[in-house]
Order: sequence, then C-alpha cells, then structure tokens
Amino acid sequence: MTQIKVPVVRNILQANDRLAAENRRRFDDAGIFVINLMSSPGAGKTSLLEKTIEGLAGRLKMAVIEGDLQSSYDAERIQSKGVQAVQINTDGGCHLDGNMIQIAMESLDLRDVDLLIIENVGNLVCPAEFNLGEHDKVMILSVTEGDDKPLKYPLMFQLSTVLLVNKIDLLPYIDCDVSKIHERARRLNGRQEIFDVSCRTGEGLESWLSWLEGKVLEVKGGR
Ligand SMILES: Nc1nc2c(ncn2[C@@H]2O[C@H](COP(=O)(O)OP(=O)(O)O)[C@@H](O)[C@H]2O)c(=O)[nH]1
Ligand SMILES: [Mg+2]
Repeated sequence: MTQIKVPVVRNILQANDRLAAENRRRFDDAGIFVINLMSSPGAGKTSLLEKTIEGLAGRLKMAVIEGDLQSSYDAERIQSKGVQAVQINTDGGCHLDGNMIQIAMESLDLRDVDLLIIENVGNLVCPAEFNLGEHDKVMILSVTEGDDKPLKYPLMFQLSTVLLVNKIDLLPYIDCDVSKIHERARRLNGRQEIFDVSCRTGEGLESWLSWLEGKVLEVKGGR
C-alpha cells in the first residue's frame, strides 16, 4: 500500500508544481506581487485582508482570490470594500492548488493590479504543501491558538516568509507567551519576518503594510 501511495503523492505534487510555475510566469509578466495567505480557520485571514485593503487604499491596487470549503461569504466581505475578489469553493478539499488558481484568474482583470492575495482554505497543514505560483507564503497564528503551534505544525512555519501573530489585543485574557512563539518559529526558520498585530485595533499593521509595499516595488523593479 505504502509503495503505491508514495509515488502517486509525488506525481500529484510534481504536476501541481508545473501549474504553479505557469502561474508564476503570468504573475511576473504582469508585474504582480502574489501572496499565499494561510492559517487555521478563524485566525484572522479575512480580517487582515480587510485591514490591508483599508491601509493600502490609494497606495496599491489589490485583487483577492478567496478559498473556502463552501460559501462566498469571505469574497463578499472583500468585494464590499471595493476590491475585485473571486471565490473558489473546494467542496471539502482542504487546500487550494495551482489549477484552481488558473481557473480563478479567468474571472479577474489583472491589468493595473499591483498585489494579489490568495486566502487559502483554513488549515495549518495541507495548504503549505501545494505551491500556487506565489512569490511568498505568509501565515497567521492567532494568540488564542497557543504558543505550542510551531512545535506541532512546523512545515508552514518553515515555508512562510512572514509570520503574523494576530489578536494581540486578547493577550491580557489568555495564557499565551508570544516570546515562545517567536523563539520556536525562529528555530524553524531563522529568516522569517515576524509581526505582532491586532486586526481588531490595528496595532502593528503599519510594519506589515511597509513590508508589502517593499515587495511590490521589488517585483516591479525586476520586470
Ligand atoms: N479580538 C480579535 N479578534 C479578531 C482579530 N482578528 C480577527 N478577529 C476575529 O476572529 C474571527 C475570525 O476572523 P476571520 O478574519 O474571519 O478569520 P479567517 O477564518 O482566518 O479568515 C472574527 O470574528 C474576527 O472578528 C483580532 O486581532 N483581535
Ligand atoms: Mg476567511
């Protein structure tokens, strides 16, 4: 059983990598910086998108691809902010893949877009295994999830360029040591940028917005 399963999984990942590489060429040709945003359900991905749209208004042009098991609730939240958003429903699938992004792109007008953020399905494991063609993986861990998560779900921490530690406004009420999150994440990925933020109060978000602007300029400069 194992002998059959391993090559099949490898083939699926290789096929996905080919599609992701095609997506990446399209993003680079268009000069669009693309992020794959991942976290467990409820950590604050859509809230971060809403705050990012508000913070970058008049500074950058954004588009969003929303991934969810079901419903178009998050895409509607984004569209209500005046930003193009397309929803992908995976119908039970626990992650997005390169092919889904190709299909979603058909519904977006990517002319004049500087930044595309893809909100992955809420899950701390599978989304990290499938490249979408993004320039950077970004993850959110909310303080309510506990400071042990880097120990339990190392892959996403290892692969993410940025870790946003969200919901710091709740720290007075819960048992979470943010310095342990930093220390454990750094041990897995020494080059990771870490921003402590609250999407509720806005604390810490300016550093995140500056990081995004810097990256958009890099991608445009590299064309
Ligand atoms: N207290 C607090 N709540 C937050 C914060 N960020 C998000 N939330 C809440 O957490 C819940 C899930 O957020 P959402 O953005 O939908 O998470 P997603 O499932 O990762 O997209 C919502 O009720 C948000 O209002 C924060 O920084 N502080
Ligand atoms: Mg969401």
